[in-house]
Amino acid sequence: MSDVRVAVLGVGMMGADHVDRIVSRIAGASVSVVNDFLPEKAEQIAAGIPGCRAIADPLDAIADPQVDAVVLATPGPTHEKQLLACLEHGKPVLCEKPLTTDAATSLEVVKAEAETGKRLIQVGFMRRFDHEYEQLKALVDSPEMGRALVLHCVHRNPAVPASFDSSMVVKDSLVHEVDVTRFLFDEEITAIQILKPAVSSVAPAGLQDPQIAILTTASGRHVDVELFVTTGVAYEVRTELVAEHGSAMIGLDVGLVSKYPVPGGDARSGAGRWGGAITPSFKERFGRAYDVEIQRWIDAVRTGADTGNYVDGPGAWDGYAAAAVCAAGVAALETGQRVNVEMVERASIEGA
Ligand code: ISE
Repeated sequence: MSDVRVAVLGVGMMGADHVDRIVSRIAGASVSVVNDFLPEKAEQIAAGIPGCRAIADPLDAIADPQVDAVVLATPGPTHEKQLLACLEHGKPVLCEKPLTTDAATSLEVVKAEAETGKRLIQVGFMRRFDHEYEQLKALVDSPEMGRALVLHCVHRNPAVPASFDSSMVVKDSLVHEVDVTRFLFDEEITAIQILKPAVSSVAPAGLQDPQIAILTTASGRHVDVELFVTTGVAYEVRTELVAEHGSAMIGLDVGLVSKYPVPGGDARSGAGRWGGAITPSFKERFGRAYDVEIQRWIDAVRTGADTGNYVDGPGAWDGYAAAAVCAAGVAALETGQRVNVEMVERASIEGA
């Protein structure tokens, strides 16, 4: 089977990273087209890849006959139009979050995909492909620790772009824990509250940093997340799961550290050391997860014509659910109140 010819739209940090990984580490795929709102940047990247062209208009890039599949790493506000174009041309697409910038348009995309009768849209929630999150998911799904009840999460960035405002802490950062919660617990989030502690003196003026998010799931599980995006020190994403008979933590840069009874073994099963180097940014912390995500997506695209399913991972519905929780999160941030998440029933959309 010949390579899947991919167009990468948006070659900023994330898109350029994906170009590099497809060219150098992904089997069965090549980059045939790149596009960016800065045409010279796209030209420059295309010039370094044999057989690759820069196309100035993103919709032309999607429609191009030498494009089999699309990676969207463009700014969120452009996604809706680009996703609908991918659906119109029947092209599988891996869309970096957000699916779209609000729940209503995300729902339109879910409906449009359902009408095609195929699964064409994957959303780039890469944590689902991280080995530590996979281990945590396996624990949640196993009977060993009993029912999972609580997640305590930490999400700390050394810095964020100057354009980051308080709502982006919710929409751009917390959105990952929103997806992780749905992934681990397999249920929807029904309510959210955001607490605003004393603001860091080094945060840019007007930025509420840190923030504490409290999520409640449909069955009443509790998730709390400390978000702190201007720490100036390394990248920390920690997740501690508390279950009826034990707990487990990931994100210490030492692998999974857990304490639950291992048959015939030491109750403290997690070998490992505390300390050592911490990854500087999400590119390093989740680098391997991005590789696995893109490889599995390409593999699904290669078999999609037979199955109608071009996705292996979170899909359009997951993007919509995240958008709905984030909309409630922004309202919670503004009002200080606990806000219920408004979502349609999945079963109300045939094929979603
Ligand atoms: C960024 O956009 C990401 O997606 C990172 O994973 C996240 O940690 C960061 O907070 C976001 O700004």
